Amino acid sequence: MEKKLRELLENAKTEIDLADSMDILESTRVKYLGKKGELTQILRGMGSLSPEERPVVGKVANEVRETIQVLIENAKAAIRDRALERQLESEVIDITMPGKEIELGNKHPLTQSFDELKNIFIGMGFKIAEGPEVETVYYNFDALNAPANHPSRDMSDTFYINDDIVLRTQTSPVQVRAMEKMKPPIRIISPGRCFRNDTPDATHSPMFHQLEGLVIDKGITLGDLKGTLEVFVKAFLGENTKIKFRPHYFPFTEPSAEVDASCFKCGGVGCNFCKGSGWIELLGAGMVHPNVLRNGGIDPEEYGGFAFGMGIDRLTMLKYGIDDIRLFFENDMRFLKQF
Ligand code: FA5
Repeated sequence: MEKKLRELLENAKTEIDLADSMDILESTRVKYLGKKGELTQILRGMGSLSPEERPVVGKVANEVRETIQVLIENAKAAIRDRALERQLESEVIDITMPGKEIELGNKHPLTQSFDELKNIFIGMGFKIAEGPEVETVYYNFDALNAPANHPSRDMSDTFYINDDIVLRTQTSPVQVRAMEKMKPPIRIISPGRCFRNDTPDATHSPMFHQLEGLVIDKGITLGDLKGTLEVFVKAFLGENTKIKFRPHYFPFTEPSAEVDASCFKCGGVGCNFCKGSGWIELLGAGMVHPNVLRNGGIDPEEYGGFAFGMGIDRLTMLKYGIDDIRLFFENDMRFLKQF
């Protein structure tokens, strides 16, 4: 029986040496050491041995089992190592290969306008203030002196989240928020997104951008508003640009005006761009209404101020001669790369 065991070990060794895959090694293990394997078969014959022989054969059987187990484990480890080596060899990085070219984008034209406008106003001593895009009805309408029946409050003009919360329709709510937080003198601009329930067309987008301006101090006059806007327009649209104030109505300013710039395409003579008038509408502006100052906690007897709000999308369209606002939001690289 001992001889049989030694023979079994030799056979197993040869098979393990020849095995070149995990599957073959596993079936070799089952063949020799499994429940119905050859070793078990031989050990079944132990009953016929004398009591003296049994421990001797038992010891040899254990040695054979352990040796086969160790040989199989070693062979499996060698196969794993070879596989890893092959994988590492095949995955060697060729550092001499030319890299993939990464295409650099450029700033969106609206971002470029915002950067330019911020520079101009920071140069005049303005600071940047921010307000939320999801705004309360109080800050978007009530605090801005908008009467309860003002048409802009209608569901057909404003996106309501619920009765008290809206997507802001303008950047003007930042005026009162700034007054609450800061003490005069206040000189801020506030750029950002606005939302209106407008049907998209060449000049309307339900999401668009405005830049709000607010100055509060003692002795501020309409002349300060005109001077500030003149500096801005010349810097943004060109030295020769002129501005014109047209009377208008906004609930939060009194007096209020719409401000036009002389057409920078034709210099004011009249062309296709300005529809022959020589002027292009730029923004809304006016002297801050006393009620708005009061809502912001500022005494209108002591302080006054001016505010203005411009549509950045339309301003950028005018500056670059873009004829459809929707182009800004379509992410077409052929369009965006031109700026
Ligand atoms: C206002 O929103 C006032 N808050 C501006 C203001 C501020 C006046 C401070 C006085 C003092 P208005 O509704 O006119 O005003 O909008 C201002 C600009 O936003 C417009 O001239 C236009 O350029 C832009 N705008 C309005 N609706 C849209 C839209 N749907 N798509 C693109 N631009 C728009």
